[in-house]
Amino acid sequence: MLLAVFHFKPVNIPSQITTLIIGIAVTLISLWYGQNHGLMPVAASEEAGQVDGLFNTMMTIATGLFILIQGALIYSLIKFRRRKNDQMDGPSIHGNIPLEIVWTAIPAVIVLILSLYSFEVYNIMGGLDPMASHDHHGSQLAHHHSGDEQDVAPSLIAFAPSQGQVALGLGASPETAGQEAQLTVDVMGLQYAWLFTYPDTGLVSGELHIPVGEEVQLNLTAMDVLHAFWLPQFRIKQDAIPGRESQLRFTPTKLGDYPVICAELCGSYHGSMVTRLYVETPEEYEAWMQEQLLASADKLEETVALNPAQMSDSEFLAPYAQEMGIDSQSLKHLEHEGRRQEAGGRREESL
Ligand SMILES: [Cu+2]
Repeated sequence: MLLAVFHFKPVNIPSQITTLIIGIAVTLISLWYGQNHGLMPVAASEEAGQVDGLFNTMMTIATGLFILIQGALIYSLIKFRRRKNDQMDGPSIHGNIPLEIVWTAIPAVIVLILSLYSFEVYNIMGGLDPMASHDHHGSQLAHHHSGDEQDVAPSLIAFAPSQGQVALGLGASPETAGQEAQLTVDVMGLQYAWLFTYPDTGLVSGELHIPVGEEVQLNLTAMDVLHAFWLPQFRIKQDAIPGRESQLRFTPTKLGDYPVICAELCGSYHGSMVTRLYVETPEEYEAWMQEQLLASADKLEETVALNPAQMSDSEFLAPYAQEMGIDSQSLKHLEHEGRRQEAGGRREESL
């Protein structure tokens, strides 16, 4: 259709109509590509839609600009190319002030709109709350906190998230900030792994399991250096900082397992600081939790049963000695020798 327009233009179609048709075509292509770029991984959380909406808007605008700018370049290359035997210069053109104002103003407006939109998304996801003080939006804060808590400096708030305070964090919407999430997990980043502690049961795990559809709150911190907890499919990322706690709240919407990635260069093996996040049905989650608790209880029992303090050395070593083909007689002898040497050592020390 565009080709037809170009083809017939010299005949009688006025250029305003050509411009209009090109404009409509560019707009339609941009809108379509902005929704169908396929650049994002699966969206697995309630919050993902907000981020994708912003990204798609930026992609739509960028596609339109790309087509316009590249189109103008290609059009000019062809239209104003040097012809055979043409030794003339083109017309001498100096600046065009209205044009320059327009091409400065349009990007400025686009950037302004996008920044307002991104702040709105950030706010909806609870990102602006940690910075909130009653000087700026007191009425909003009043919903979250009561009384004296409002006077606590934001940096102190970040240290005391367990008291229902808003921590340095992301994910809690203004409506849910200050409320307890349905499930809380403490996350510790260390070189080079993530450790997940479930405070309700005391379970410690190297992978994160959560039930689908329930809001999860992660309390992040780091043992050694800065790490960053990144869930690409959930569109959220948060720094894990030694000595302070940050939060991440989200509601998983899709069953499956997803990568958990450290997104802060934290040392030589930063690249291997990866684990999995399993979103399960509440039944699967409960079964996993029970299984892990049983396994860790077994481990505990083993350690207790092996307590060598109650046995003599030969009793404790007997099963191992048998494996190695040492008879009980020589074991006793070895034990006796050991005691003698120990005693000898002590005597030497005291001399
Ligand atoms: Cu790391």
